[in-house]
Amino acid sequence: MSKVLPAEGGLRRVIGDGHELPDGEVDLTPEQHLDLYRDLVLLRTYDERSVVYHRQGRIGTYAIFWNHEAMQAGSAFALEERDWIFPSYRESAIGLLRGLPASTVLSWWRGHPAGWWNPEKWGVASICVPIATHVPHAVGFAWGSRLKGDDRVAIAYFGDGATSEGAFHEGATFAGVFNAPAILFCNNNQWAISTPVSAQTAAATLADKAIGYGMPGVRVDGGDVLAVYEATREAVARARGGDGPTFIEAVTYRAAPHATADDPSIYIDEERVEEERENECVGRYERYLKRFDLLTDAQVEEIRAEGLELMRAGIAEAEAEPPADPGLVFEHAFADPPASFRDDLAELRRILGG
Ligand SMILES: Cc1ncc(C[n+]2csc(CCOP(=O)(O)OP(=O)(O)O)c2C)c(N)n1
Ligand SMILES: [Mg+2]
Repeated sequence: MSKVLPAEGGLRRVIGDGHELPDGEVDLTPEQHLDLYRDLVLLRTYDERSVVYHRQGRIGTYAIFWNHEAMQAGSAFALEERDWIFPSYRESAIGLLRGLPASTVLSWWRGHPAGWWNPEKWGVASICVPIATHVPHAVGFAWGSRLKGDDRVAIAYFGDGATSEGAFHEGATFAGVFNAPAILFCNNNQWAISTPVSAQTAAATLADKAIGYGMPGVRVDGGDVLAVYEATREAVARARGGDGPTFIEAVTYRAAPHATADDPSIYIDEERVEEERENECVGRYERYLKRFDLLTDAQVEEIRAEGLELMRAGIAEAEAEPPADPGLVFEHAFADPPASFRDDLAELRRILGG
């Protein structure tokens, strides 16, 4: 049953370039197209504002996802409400697409306890910072859902670097063997901070790895929101129909620093970044929709303004949270905390001026 689908070498694509490359079509209504565009712009606005908030000292170190929005919005759009999302730090704001308040995610980046949420309420697990450790979580969740007859699919998002981790291997093996209704969604942005994808594997593509786990591997243009949507929709149907997991490799090139703490200029291919920025995913979809008369300039303005307003309100709400008790840092780890904790906490309070 193992097979690489369907475009060996090439990447699945729907959106054309308005010139030689023709547009494909997907089975979405005009309203759904607009909803998907709204999701894309919301994530873009979240990301761009977050970089500004970081520069202003209002949030901490931030993992930029500029031009990763199509992978996130396109795949999430293919899910049902009952399906669960297991994000990494790169998809920190994906919960917004489920109605999670912006203030909550901004609080997370402020290191504030208001940044935690109940995963069950939104179908979105906590943001995973350790690389790939959420892959077994998602797969276990999917398998458990199947045992319970819940008909839920779980999707785990991770990067190219994550495919070298033991936890990825364990999760993928488990998913294949137990036929779990899981989607392993790899954002291949070709960098793990400064380590290139060529140092992660000698395989021709990351999707090739799927063969070894007994699941289909699909390669898709990560900047094409409609191709991502279609590939994920097929994976969801396969999972829900009892045919097990799919590995999706969405290919892009990281066009922003790894995070606000990174200086990529010493390792990245600037020309390639420039190319990627010119062909970034929000503009690509915007031009596609306009070619089909599905989007007007007035709607673009309105949707952008909505996103900005949501962020303005979100950061105001996050900043209105009373400061967290530093004691929380020391709680919930030990039943009998070591005596040194008392001194550490006292010192922390002194440093914070409390
Ligand atoms: C287990 C573990 N090892 C190392 C790190 C440090 N680290 C943070 S991000 C990162 C790179 C991950 O790259 P990739 O999986 O390609 O995801 P991307 O950041 O490109 O989305 C590393 C090594 C970590 N967070 N967790
Ligand atoms: Mg990467």
